[in-house]
Amino acid sequence: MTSPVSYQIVDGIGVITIDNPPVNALSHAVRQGIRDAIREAQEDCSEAVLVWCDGRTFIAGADITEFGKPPKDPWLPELCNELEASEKLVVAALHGTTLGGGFEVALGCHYRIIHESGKVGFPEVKLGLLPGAGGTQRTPRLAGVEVSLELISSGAPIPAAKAAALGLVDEIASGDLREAAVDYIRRLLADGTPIRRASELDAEAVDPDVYTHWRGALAKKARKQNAPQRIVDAIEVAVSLPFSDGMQKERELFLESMQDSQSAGLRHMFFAEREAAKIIGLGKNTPQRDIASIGIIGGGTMGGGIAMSFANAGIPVTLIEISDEALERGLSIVDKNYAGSVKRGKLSEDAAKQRRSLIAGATDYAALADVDLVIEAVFEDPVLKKEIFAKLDDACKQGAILATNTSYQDVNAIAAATKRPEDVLGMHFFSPAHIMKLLEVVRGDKTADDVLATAMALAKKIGKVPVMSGVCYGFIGNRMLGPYFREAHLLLLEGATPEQVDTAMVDWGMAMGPISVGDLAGLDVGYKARQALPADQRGDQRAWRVADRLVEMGRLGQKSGAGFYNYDPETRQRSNDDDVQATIESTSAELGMERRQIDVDEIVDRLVYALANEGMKILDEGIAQRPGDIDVVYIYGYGFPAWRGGPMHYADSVGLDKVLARIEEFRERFGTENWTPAALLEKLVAEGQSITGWARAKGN
Ligand code: T1G
Repeated sequence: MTSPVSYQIVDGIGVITIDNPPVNALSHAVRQGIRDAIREAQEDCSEAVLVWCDGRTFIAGADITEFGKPPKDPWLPELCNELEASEKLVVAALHGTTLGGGFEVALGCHYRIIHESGKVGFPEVKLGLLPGAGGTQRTPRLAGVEVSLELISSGAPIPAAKAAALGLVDEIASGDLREAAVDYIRRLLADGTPIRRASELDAEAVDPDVYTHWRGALAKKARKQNAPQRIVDAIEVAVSLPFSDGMQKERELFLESMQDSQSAGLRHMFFAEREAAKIIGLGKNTPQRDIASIGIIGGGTMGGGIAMSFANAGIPVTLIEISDEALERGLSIVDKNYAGSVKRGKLSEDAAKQRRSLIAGATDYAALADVDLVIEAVFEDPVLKKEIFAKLDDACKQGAILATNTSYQDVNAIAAATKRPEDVLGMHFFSPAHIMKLLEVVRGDKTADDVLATAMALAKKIGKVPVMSGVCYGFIGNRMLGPYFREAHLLLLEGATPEQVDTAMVDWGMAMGPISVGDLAGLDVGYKARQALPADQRGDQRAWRVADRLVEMGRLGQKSGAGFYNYDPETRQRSNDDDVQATIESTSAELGMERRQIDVDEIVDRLVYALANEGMKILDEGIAQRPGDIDVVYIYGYGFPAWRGGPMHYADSVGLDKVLARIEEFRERFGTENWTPAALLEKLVAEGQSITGWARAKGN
C-alpha cells in the first residue's frame, strides 16, 4: 500500500506532501510518513522543509476513526516535537480548515504561511477532548493565555487574517499558495531568519483570576462538561511549568478526556450526524432536482422562520398568505427577526437587507407557477392541508417538489390529495425555524428517490442537519416525546412538583425540563393535538388531565403569561403557582392516585427510558434508519445533551440489560399500558447485543 505521504526535494526545498483524502486526517500512516520524511530531510541536501497537503484542506485533525483503538507509534506529540527540533527551517503551508492535531503539526513547524481563505482552530472540545499534541502549550507561547483560552475552549475556527493578527500564522497568501510558500521560504532563507521554536518561547503570565473567571464562565456555558475545565488546567501549566512538564500534564488530561464517557458521546455524535445525511439504498450520485426558488404557504411563526432559512442561504422565497393583512403580519415577523439579529450584532444592516430582499409575498397561488419547491406551513388541520395540496397540484409546474411542514400528520394522506404523490414528502422544521438546526425529512410511501435526495442535500445547503423519517404519528421526535411527556405528567400526579421534574432533567443535562418545554411550546398545542385524536389513541389520559385543566383555565403557558408556572412579563422569569399545585393534588385525589416522595433517579430513568423504549420500536418498524439518527434528532431538536450521545447511545452506555430490567420494574409498578418493553430491546438483551452492534450487523 502506497504511503499517503511523499517526500522529494524541489529546487533545494524538501517537500513533505500529505495526500490522505477526504481531509488529510493524521492516520497512523500519515504520522509515520511525516516522521520518516523529516528524518530524511535532516540528512539530505535540502536547504529547508515545506509541509504541504494536497486536496481540499491542510490536516483537519487526528484520525477520529482511530480513537478507542490501541494507539500506535509515532505519537503525535513526539512527531510535533520532532518537526520543531529540525535543524533545518520547517514551514507549513495551510489551506482549507487546519484543525486540531493538524494545527498542532503546523505549530510544531517554525513558521506558517496560510491562504487568505484558510481557517485554523481547535475543535477538540466539541469531541469532549482537548488538544493532545502541544496545542495547549505552544498556543499560549505564541498568542497568549487569554487568546488560547478563547480559541481552545470555544472550538470555533478563526479566519486567516485573525490568526495572523494573533501571531499564530506568519504570512498570508492570495492566489497560488504553493508558489507563495516557496517564495516565502526563499525570503526567510535569504534574510537568514533564525529557526523559531514555539516551545522555547515563554507564555506571558496573567492574573490568576483569569483562570477562575474562565472556569466559572465555562461551567455556565458548557454546563456539566469536563473537557472545557481540563482545557483551563492545561493552559494554566503552560505558564507555570517548563514546556516538557506542561506537555506531560496535557497528555494526562488528554488521556482522561479520551476515557471520559462524555467524549464517547460527542464522538458518537460526530459520526452519527454525518451518517444521518445518508439514505440507505440511495447512492451518492442519486440525481437531484434543481432548487432555485421556493414557495411557502402560511406566514405564521413557522412559515416566516422557514422563509428566513432559505433567504439566509441566498435562495429566493415567495410567502403565500390568505390575505394582505395576514401577509403583512407574516412579513413583519420576518422584519422583526432580522432587526433583532442586527441589534444583537449577529448580522450587518446590509446583510439583513440583502436577505430580506429575497423574501417576497403574495396571496395568489399563481405566484408559485415557476417555483421548484413549495413548503406548506399552515396550522395542523388535516382537511385544510389536503385542500392546499390539491390547489398546489394545479398551480405548480411539473417537477416541482411539494413538501409539508406538518409535525405529525399522515404525509401519505396529504400526498394522496395530489395527482403526483411521488413529488410529495415531509420537511419538518423545528421552532424557531431560522435557528433550530434539525430538519426531519419524511419519506412518503410514494416519494421518489430524487425528491428525497434533493431534500436531504437542500437541508445541508441551508445549514440544517437532516434526518430521514418514515411516516408515523409524530415521525421520530414527536412520537418519542409522547411517552417522555406522559411520564413527566404522571410523576406530577404521583407526588413530584413541576420544579422537581424540571430540575432533575436539567441537572441531568437536558437544555430545559419537560414541564417548562410544554409551557414554552404552548399547552394549547398539545391540547388541540389530543382533541384531534380518537380517544383510543390518546394513551394514558390520566397524564393529560392537569394540562387540559390548565388550558381550560386559560393558562396556555408562556404565551399567556402562565401555564404550569407563572412568567414575569418583563424578565420571563418563571415562578411556582399554588393554584397549579392545588389543581395537581386535587386531580391526583380524583384519580385515586397516592402521592409519594419521588427521587431524582426515578424521574430521570422514567423519562429517558421512555424515550429509548419508543426509539427501539421506531427502529424495529424502520421509521428511523439507524439508532444514531434518533440521537441526532434528540440532540438537534429536543435539547438532549450531546455529551450523553442521545437516547439510544445513552441506553447502550448504561447497558441494555440494565435498561430492560428498569423498564420491567416500571411495568410491575405502573402497568403494561405505559411500560411494555420494546420487542427489539428484549431481543437484543436476550442476544447480549448492543443497539450499535445490531445496527452495524444490519449494515446501517
Ligand atoms: N478523522 C476522520 N475522519 C474525518 C475527520 C477526522 N478528523 N474529519 C472528517 N472526517 C471524515 C468525515 O467523517 C466524512 O466522512 C468526511 O471526512 C468529510 O467530512 C491530538 C485529538 C474538516 C470541517 O474535530 O470538522 O485532532 O461521512 O462531511 O462538511 O489534538 O469534517 O464522507 O465517510 O464533515 O466539508 C480534531 C473534524 C480531531 C475536525 C470538513 N478535528 N472534522 O467538513 O466534510 S481531534 C476535528 C470536521 C484531534 C489532537 C486531537 C469537518 C471538516 P464520510 P465532512 P465537511
